[in-house]
Amino acid sequence: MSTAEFPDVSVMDEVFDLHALLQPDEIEWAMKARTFAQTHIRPVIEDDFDKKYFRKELIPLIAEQGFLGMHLKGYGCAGASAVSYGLVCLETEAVDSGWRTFISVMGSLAMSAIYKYGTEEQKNYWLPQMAKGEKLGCFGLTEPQGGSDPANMLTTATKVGDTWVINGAKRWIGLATLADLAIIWAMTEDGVRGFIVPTDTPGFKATAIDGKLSMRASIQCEIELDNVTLPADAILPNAKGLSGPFGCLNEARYGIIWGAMGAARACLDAVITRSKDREVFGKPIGSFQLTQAKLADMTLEYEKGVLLALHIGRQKDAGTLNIAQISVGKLNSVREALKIAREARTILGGDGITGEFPVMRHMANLESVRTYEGTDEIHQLVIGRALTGLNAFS
Ligand code: TGC
Repeated sequence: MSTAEFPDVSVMDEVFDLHALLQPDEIEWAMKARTFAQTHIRPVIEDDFDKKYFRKELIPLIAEQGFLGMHLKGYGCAGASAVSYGLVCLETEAVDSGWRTFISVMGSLAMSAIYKYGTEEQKNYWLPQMAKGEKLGCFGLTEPQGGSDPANMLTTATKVGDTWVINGAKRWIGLATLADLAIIWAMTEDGVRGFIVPTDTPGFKATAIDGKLSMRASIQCEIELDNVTLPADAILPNAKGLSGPFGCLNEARYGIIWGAMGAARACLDAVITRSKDREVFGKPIGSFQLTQAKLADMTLEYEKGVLLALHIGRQKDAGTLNIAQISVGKLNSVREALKIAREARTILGGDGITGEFPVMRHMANLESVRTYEGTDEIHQLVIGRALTGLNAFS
């Protein structure tokens, strides 16, 4: 299928012809995600964002599409390619970062943690239910004192007889108030370890964070862990040290590389359309050279960002992707998507700050995306370390 035949294709896709670079199954995943997001999320998202409403009734429908843990093999997951997963992230975030975050928290973080580091019993029990959306998971790494330096986490897990006892707090944890299980990372005598914590365990308390001006159509939470006592087999046996949670963050960062470009595309789509009918000085604003220069520059960054995402996706599918390459993609995609959103807003004039257009919502959401899964500064320093061999963190 060529780009031109793709339903509801954006103007940039026509100029770009991304689909000439994709396999038929990858286009199929993208089309499924675009149709789903445009049909079920787009009509309600402005209102949900306004009312701070996470439309959880969409979860079974998302699960039916096969998006939850879609890049994992077996255990009821689709076993799709990394590129297909990236395209689903792009199409979902083209509607709202909060919904791409939902897919990431489930598939890239909670399910990936069990898939990578769990026992066969843990995988067989949790993953099929999570793929069906029957059980929801969250991923507790970040703590109230900050997210950039998890090596200094304060949450502890202590072996007491045949049990583990967890104490501490986590913050900015997506989905925690709805989740059936939390992957909790805690410091033990042997360094950082991960635990599967059923959220109905006494001492586990999640509270949604209110007052957000970003990601308002999704849920982020505080978690308190007060003598949460778990059986010995709650531990993820194959994650030892910080490389455990970082292995999951790599997956989530990968999804963002594609997803942020979806938010950028939505801003560009909206502003190209509007530039043809918003009249200033007696003619459409899109007919002015300065506007066309802005549109051209934004399109260049979008296209370069998607090509970089595709290159990184092909490396991931080939098993050759490294940490610095993920940082290059995450840093570039979110930074450029934010610039595109801000530039798009200028062409909309005052109307650009209202919910009539998706631009301000995407801009606000992207501020969260810029911060979580490694800030710009963290990724600059990861890249700097790869370039110089010198570690700025220690
Ligand atoms: P260092 O302490 O020296 O290394 C520890 C171990 O980790 C390994 N490692 C990685 N492994 C896999 N992938 C990566 N990306 C890795 N980065 C480091 C490292 O090799 C070492 O392994 P080992 O076996 O020798 O013990 O740490 P470092 O100096 O390598 O890294 C420092 C730094 C700053 C890059 C790292 O701490 C970092 O990435 N910080 C940012 C953390 C971050 O992204 N936090 C935000 C998380 S977002 C969130 O929690 C919300 S969940 C989402 C939601 O619910 O919505």
